[in-house]
Amino acid sequence: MLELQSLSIDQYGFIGNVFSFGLAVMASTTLFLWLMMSSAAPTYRMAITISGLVTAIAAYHYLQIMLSWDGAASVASGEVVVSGEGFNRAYRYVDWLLTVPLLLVELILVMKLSKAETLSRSIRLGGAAALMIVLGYPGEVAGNVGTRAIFWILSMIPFIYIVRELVIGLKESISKQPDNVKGLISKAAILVVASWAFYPIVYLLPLLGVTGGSAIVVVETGYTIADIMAKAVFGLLIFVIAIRKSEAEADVNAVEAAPAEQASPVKKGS
Ligand code: RET
Repeated sequence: MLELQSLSIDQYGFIGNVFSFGLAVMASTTLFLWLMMSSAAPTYRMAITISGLVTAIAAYHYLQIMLSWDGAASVASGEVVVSGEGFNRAYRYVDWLLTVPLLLVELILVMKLSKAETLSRSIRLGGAAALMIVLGYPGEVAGNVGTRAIFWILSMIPFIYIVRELVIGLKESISKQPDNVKGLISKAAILVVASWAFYPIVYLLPLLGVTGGSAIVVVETGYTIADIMAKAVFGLLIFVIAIRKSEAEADVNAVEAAPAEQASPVKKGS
């Protein structure tokens, strides 16, 4: 299943371009987030730093994925010839293992909850995310449909837990957020759920009758689109939330500072 020799030349070339596009998006989003970070108030810079870290880790892995793709096969006398090196699917999973818990922490951080709540939510959701990825890998590299199906089911357990926590658990915290970001934070939570739902569906497609070269195209393109939504688009949304919250807090501080100045005017020269 998912063997490279079933690819046509066009399919092999197309997937290479998809990886290259993924690398460009991740690297440029990293630059943008880190360069623009100082526009947000210091409290929110940690969330933006982490957003940039997530896309930086992804950019590195897309480079590795691209190199592994190039090394795994080549085009000779009108067909795709496999080199025997194999295409390393572990890069994606190691990338997810590092970035998925960070993404969840990012969402929690930008909400500025109490220290205890931030820590307990980060540990629970981050741990479940790591478990979900680890359980998915054996099925991804398995040669048969049965193993893929079993690990899909196992990995869906922590997945459903995370989605449930995000939808139900965060709802209450969202209602406490300032009005100008409430909608955006709900959108970020929806983007997480929608883009995350993509992964188990893509994983399942080879089990639903998509076979040969098309299966590899669908899986690799599907994961890359989902990665761009879950990391780059999500990271930019977090950036906008951080800027809006910084602005709202600057306004509150200005209003609080104004009457205080009137009550005790500082006399120059006294
Ligand atoms: C797997 C295996 C099959 C079942 C499930 C999976 C879920 C994967 C997810 C990955 C999310 C990755 C992200 C990466 C971006 O940084 C492992 C495909 C449920 C949800 C968000």
